Amino acid sequence: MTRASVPEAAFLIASLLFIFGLKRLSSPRTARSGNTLAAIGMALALGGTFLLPGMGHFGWILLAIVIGALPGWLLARRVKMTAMPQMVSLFNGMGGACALFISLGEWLGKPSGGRELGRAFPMLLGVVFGSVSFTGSLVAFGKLQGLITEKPLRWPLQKTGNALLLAVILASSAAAPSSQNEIWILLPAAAALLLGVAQVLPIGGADMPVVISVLNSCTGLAAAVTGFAMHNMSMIIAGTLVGAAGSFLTVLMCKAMNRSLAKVIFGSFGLAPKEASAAAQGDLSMREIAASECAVMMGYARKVIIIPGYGLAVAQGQHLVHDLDEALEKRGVEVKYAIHPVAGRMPGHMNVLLAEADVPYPKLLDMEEINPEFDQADVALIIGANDVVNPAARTDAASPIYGMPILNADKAKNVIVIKRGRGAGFAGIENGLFYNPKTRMLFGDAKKALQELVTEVKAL
Ligand code: TAP
Repeated sequence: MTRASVPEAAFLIASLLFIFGLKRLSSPRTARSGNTLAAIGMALALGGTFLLPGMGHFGWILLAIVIGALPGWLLARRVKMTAMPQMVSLFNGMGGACALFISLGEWLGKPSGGRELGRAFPMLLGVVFGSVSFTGSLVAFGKLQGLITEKPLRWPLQKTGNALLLAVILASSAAAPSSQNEIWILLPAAAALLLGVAQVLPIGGADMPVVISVLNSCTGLAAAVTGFAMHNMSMIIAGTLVGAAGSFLTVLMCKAMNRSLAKVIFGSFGLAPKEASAAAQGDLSMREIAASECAVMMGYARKVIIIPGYGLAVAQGQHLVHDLDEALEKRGVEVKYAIHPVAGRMPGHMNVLLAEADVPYPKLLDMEEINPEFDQADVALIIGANDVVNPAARTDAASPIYGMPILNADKAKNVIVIKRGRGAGFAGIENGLFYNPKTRMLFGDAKKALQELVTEVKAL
């Protein structure tokens, strides 16, 4: 093997590791090793880059690696599970910035004669997609972290302004390849940075997970085209994988929420008041229940289905859910978990949450698997979930969630709901299930309510 082919071999192995790593991420059982494989691939790709002909300034590169890796490592170790979406957004933004700066550096470092269209085009795409992804992700991070208002921000002539920015990007990109003037590459970069901000600010905070997923595919695309400009195989493959994964995730999330991508990007979901009005339910009222009564209902049941939702993650009650499950199983009760694909605020949120508490994976059943079992369940225990069990999705054509597939909790013989009060879920709408005669409300923070339940069930 010649010295020049060592980096190529490293890139090839790295690319294979990315592909196998991604494959293993598809199941919680193999996800950890998948992550490790992909990380080894990234280390190989970095190592291979050091060996590329013409490389130098190793001190600066190492310094940059330390500056990037240290905060990344610390943040990843400390981040709370509920703050994961904004962390992903921040890291995604950094990916966008990398694509922007690599493409820009490549462009500015070459005399115009060296910019034939085949290389100029991917560089321009890298600059534009990288910029949009960079600033868009930072705004998404700000919204989820509470640094920017979660409310959709709107201003006059917003869409016209965005169209103008797009026109500037297209016109200056068309002029850039044949011009010596650097303004033609800086202009689309600046317009795309602004477009990222202008496009994400008007979207409500609750829609950010879908936005992040869209921006993720943008970053992937930016990395892949930058790879074309640099003739770097592993960048092309890694970028394509990220782009494709982000696109699939976006489609799956939109499908599970029964919303089109256009509605997420241009719609006004999440504008509804978070405190739902009880008036919508006429004279109906919710019926409360004490933890001791719940314990009797569940302790003497044959089958209990637990439905975790966003509130469980907020309360960090996952370990107590597992304790409750064990206490019930000791009494001979069959316990299963119903996992809705968009329960919580990020893909796989409930699976990750419950896996953290060592809930056996085979007990977590997807919506399609568990729905036929609800009519045999004595109790459906809903913990901090709302929209994913709202029957309006089946019956109310005017509801914003109409058509979204839901968990059939209302088919169980009894329904117990743990939530703090009358707060609405993500969609900001009333839930008729809470007023159903077979539903009982155990009001309180999920962690506190679960602690009481565990104590009561153990005391039976
Ligand atoms: P939500 O519909 O958001 O409902 C969560 C409920 O938890 C609220 O009604 C709230 O009521 C309660 N809650 C909040 N904090 C609590 C606490 N500390 N203890 C107990 N309860 C608490 O949740 P869901 O059913 O999981 O549905 C998820 C929603 O998010 C769907 O509409 C989905 O489309 C959307 N979404 C999901 C994703 C992904 S990928 N998962 C991405 C974007 C959007 P109280 O205030 O009364 O307690």
